[in-house]
Amino acid sequence: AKEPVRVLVTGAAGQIGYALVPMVARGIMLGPDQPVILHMLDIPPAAEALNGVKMELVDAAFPLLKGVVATTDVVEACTGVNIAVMVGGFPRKEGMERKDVMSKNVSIYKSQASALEKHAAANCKVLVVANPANTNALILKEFAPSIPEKNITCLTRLDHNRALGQISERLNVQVSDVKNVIIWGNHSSTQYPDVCHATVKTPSGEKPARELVANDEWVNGEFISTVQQRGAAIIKARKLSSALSAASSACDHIRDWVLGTPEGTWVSMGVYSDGSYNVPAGLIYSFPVTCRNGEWTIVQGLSIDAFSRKKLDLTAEELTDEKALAYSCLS
Ligand code: NAX
Repeated sequence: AKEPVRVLVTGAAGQIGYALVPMVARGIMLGPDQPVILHMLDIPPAAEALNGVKMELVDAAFPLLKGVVATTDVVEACTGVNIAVMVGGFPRKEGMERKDVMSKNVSIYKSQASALEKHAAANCKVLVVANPANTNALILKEFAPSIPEKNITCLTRLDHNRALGQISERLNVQVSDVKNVIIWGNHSSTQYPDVCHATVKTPSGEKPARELVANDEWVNGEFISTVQQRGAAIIKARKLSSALSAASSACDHIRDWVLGTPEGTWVSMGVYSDGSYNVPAGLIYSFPVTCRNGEWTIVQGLSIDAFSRKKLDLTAEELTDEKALAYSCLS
């Protein structure tokens, strides 16, 4: 039997946490034969609710779940973890300045970075979900210098999956037959959902999605804005932000990272930029990646037309600004 993997979920008493922990315990993140020990962190005001989640995990009698640590102590939460999914953060409240929200999250991610660096298992893989996800991940990277930068990522897989969903609805095809969309840049409304390289499996072979849609106005307009604004549309409809889709996408992100992407398929991940596609190095930016042996690699050599170029640069500019704002909160 396999040794259990320790998975940390921060913000575990929140709504994404509540959707995510049962998925982890059921093997959706790491596979149906991989036992897990869940580490759940939240802050003291949520301690009782967190304990309630722990009670429900016990009640669900998940065969793969070999233990649960539910705590408000960051060191206890981080000790020995192999995977860390960072969902906890300070939400933007009405009337709050961008700088104030950033400052709260910078201090959270700075201290959690140190705890992970000192207490997590060697080679721990980190996924930041909490917003501003890319910049929180960058702060975490800066303050956990002994964790390899390749191990620190942020979630844009939800946006990627939303793009697949929109194409499948538009073409009336199975979502599993659509692949290789790309989310470039920030997990924000400046992200660029790109279909230029996406394909669809048809009875007569794989076809470019763009050709099948045959409507550039939709591809360059409504499609992009629908994916960019999907989070807001969910809030409007549910009066709550995306939770089950965020949790499911977080599982997809980690599963593909650890177990590998299928041959010929790439996914989108927010990763530390090495300057590929002329994106400034030193940002956490969403790129198309393939994964093998637990490591991601940016897909190289894709053609970028003038329309796409502008969009890649715009979202990079926003991330450069966010980085400067985050650094200004440190001093
Ligand atoms: P909730 O407010 O329901 O839950 C957040 C939880 O984090 C709360 O239980 C809170 O007590 C806890 N928390 C706050 N500070 C903490 C700290 N220092 N340490 C540990 N826990 C702490 O929010 P939820 O809807 O679950 O969303 C969580 C985060 O995900 C938000 O930042 C949200 O903006 C972000 N999202 C990111 C997405 C992405 O694709 N990257 C999509 C979904 C989501 O909007």
